[in-house]
Amino acid sequence: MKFELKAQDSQSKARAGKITTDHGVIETPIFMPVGTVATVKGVHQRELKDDINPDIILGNTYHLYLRPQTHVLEKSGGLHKFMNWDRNILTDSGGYQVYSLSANRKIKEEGVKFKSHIDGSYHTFTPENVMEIQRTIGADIIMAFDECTPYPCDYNYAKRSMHMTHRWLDRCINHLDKTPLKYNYNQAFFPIVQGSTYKDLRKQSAEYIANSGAVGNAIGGLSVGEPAEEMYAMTDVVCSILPEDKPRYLMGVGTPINILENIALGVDMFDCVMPTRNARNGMLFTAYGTINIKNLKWAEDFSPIDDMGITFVDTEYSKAYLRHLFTVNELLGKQIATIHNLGFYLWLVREARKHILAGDFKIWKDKMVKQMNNRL
Ligand code: PRF
Repeated sequence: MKFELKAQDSQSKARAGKITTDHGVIETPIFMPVGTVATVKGVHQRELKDDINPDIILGNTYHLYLRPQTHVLEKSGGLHKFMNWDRNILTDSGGYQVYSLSANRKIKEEGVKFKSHIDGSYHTFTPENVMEIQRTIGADIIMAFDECTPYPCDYNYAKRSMHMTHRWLDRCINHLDKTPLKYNYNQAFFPIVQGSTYKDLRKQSAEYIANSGAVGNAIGGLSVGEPAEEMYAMTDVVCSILPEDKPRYLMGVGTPINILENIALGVDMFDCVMPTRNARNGMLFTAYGTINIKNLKWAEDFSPIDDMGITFVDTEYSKAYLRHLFTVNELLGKQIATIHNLGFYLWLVREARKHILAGDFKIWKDKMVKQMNNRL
């Protein structure tokens, strides 16, 4: 994997860059649509490619390991072939889902024993087997196995957990070195900074992660319920320590406003279920604020969903029609809303990139943050 910095904003810490992998180029800042179980929910791969057009999507080790299971992915020739997606994929390690989804889990130095949320069966994730599973899934970027601490988190717990995440990182790196690639393309490995909402821990973790010499670095443990200002303070500390010449990925973030504010602090990559999950609940993101399309006020509004027309659905369908689809609980409503939201998120990061390159990112960002705060 190669990362080139193309521009740095003079009024903020925003950067524009270019990542190159064996599956192509990723222009940063980037938002990665979440495709948890080998599908970006509700969107055909053709629509994803032609209409939303992201350079990279995300998959989840935890989910893919449980279903369809790694032997199926291996037999199909890896996740790209299985799901018919020939662009980049990043897999998260399960270091988050194991905590948020599994019914029971026991965290020990060796790893995490958990109960499947599907059938109640017991499994264990260790730094070693998670590296092997990610080799078999075959994403272009794979993540370290970490513990994502909850919020709020007691200082001593956060400190002990961070040190364990660091020891797990060493085990990930050792094991990955011994685990051959399964397919004919490379995989980049990203370690993850933890440390909850404590500046001294974040600093210590960022230093440890920076020293591991990885080709890219991630920030975990944020957007877990803390106030946005605390998240920004942590991102700021961490970005001031992580190497400038490597991409920085803020995991699981966030709202359009969170994304712009974190770009301004030096983050290059994002993922979040928000545009897809909220779409399925009738919430639309636009440049002028959010819309609850289920609201009665749209019942006879025959204007386009979004007259900016970023994706075809925005101008081909009216708000009244989309509201109707939600009212009668039709699948198409969820599909239209998902295409709209993902189109908007991708537009937002592309626009951010344009403004970083043009040198007026900060002014544009401040204007957008104000506008997007509205409820329409
Ligand atoms: N760790 C991992 N994945 C994640 C997170 C984390 O801390 C988060 C936190 N927002 C989202 N996804 N491995």
